[in-house]
Amino acid sequence: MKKYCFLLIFLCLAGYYGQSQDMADMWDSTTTKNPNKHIQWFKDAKFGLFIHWGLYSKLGGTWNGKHYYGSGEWIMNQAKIPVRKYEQVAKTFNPTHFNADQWARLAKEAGVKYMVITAKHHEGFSMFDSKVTDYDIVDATPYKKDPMKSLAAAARKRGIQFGFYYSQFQDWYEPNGGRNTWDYTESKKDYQRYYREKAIPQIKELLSNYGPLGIMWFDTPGGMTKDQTRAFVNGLRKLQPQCLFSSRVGQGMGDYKDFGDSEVPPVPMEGAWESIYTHNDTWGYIERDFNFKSPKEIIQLLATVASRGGNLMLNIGPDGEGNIPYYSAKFLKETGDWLSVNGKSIYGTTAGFIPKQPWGVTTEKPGKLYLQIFTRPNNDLLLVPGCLPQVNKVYALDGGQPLGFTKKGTDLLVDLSKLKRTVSASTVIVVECKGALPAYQSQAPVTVSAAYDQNLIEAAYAKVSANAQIKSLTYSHYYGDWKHTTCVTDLTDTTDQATFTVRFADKGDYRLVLEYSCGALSAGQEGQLLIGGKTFWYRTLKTGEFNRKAPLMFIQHPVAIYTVDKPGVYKITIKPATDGTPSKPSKELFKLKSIIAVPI
Ligand code: H79
Repeated sequence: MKKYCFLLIFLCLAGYYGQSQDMADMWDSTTTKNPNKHIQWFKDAKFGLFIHWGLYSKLGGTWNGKHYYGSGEWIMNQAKIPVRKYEQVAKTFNPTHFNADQWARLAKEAGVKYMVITAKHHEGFSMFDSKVTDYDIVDATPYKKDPMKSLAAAARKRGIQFGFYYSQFQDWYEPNGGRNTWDYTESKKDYQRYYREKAIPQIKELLSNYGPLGIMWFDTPGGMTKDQTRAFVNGLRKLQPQCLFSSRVGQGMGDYKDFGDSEVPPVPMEGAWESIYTHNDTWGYIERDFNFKSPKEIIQLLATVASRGGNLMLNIGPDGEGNIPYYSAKFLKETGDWLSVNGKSIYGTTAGFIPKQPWGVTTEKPGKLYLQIFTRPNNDLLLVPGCLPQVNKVYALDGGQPLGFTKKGTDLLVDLSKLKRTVSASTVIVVECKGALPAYQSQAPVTVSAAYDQNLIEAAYAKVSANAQIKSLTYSHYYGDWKHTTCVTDLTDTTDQATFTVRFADKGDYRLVLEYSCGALSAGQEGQLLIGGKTFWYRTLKTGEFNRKAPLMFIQHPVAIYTVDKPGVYKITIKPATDGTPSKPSKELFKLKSIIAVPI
């Protein structure tokens, strides 16, 4: 039953992600039903470290004195640097501060179970000793050593699975590689020749010379049909059958699904999958980027990804001397400190059956539900909705403090008052049960409670009618740093509606705030919010246009105060007030990100 439920969610979302992804192209759901037999370590791992390191790391986002913003490894493309100029950077690439043991030690301290590093990114430079080309770290730089050899050994020594990122299609150095249009003519390229002469022989080197690999991480597929991709995959598999291939090998193949860069699915997903995020806003080192996620943000992201059944692979970008950015090292270690105490609630877990709550998220192991509390309720009474089997014991994972609990109908109420008020990104409570936990409760209402400063009712939980849709919107702040936000879109006519089933756990007055993005043509239209037989009216406010290459701006627009006299389940419907008329062609009302319920 449980399996079936997940599969259903997966199939529904597969279409939705298929449409919205430019990167994570459609992945074959049959892989979920017939997984690679070596997949289990990956599913249990939950936390990986991604490392982007190449010639771009030496440039650090600056070319000819000009500062470039965006993702650092794209600088050659962004500045349209000619190959003959860019290759000169290799002559200055001498990462004497690189220390394989130190990097692997940091990975271990951070609590990651696998590590994937760029062997060759789109720039085309090989960060390993390759006989296929002289454009590699041993032949073309003063460094003259192969850092991948020592790093693979240092990671493995600490029980960390080691893998390579390899850009199999884009190669801006080679006349036949993908995507360099400033030096080479696209129509003259022979992609098959590129695969034959460079990509395949190099991937074979990686699979032959660095011991057993956990992962071969492909990216941005192109230039191959489905049959060619199958032959490519099958040919490489022979060398290391246990090595997992990421879904970005293309054409629906690969052993696990990767979402878009910086994207996490809003609800649990079946099968093996991974969300990749970078620590700041760039994958390759940029000297000026200090937007590092705090330990709290990393931990909550990790717990959220785990609560949906996936892995988080977090990226860092060492500089051209081989130094890991100060805050990456510091914040990763602090993440590891939390994991050393709370790792049981992450590693080896599966998705929690309870959807996101105002206090946080859940993960599971057989007979155990882990409550990841990001926000402690003001009244110290934690509401866990969802029909748990017989509960034997409830306690804090850190320290083991037993906690009182009562069953009330289908709810479990946990008394947190005995729990010390410590500062933690996520305080984990273990609920030990007798018997199997229920299947994911996809139909459960979104909980709203007066015990929190605010309650989020997110777009992913909407039921939409007529032409309304739930979409993951992709946009970027800078060159290539993708962001994703799930929104309800296409609320154009009065029949296009988004309805949320919400359980108000406490009576009281609630301010209802709409969080949306609204372009110029959409602005000024009238909308309605319907709840408990009441209609609230508002006129939409302009925030700006949706443009893939710009930030997507949201406004928080308070539109109602609703008084809940009786706790219970309510429906909130969001819809346009009027249909478009010929004089004013109807546009969607807005892109709705969430409704925020604020107890007054
Ligand atoms: O390695 C990291 C990125 O470099 C890589 N994937 C992660 C893991 C990646 N490759 N391609 N993309 C991400 C998509 C980026 C496309 C863009 Fe552009 C680059 C958007 C803006 C700059 C190409 C050039 C499309 C528009 C301009």
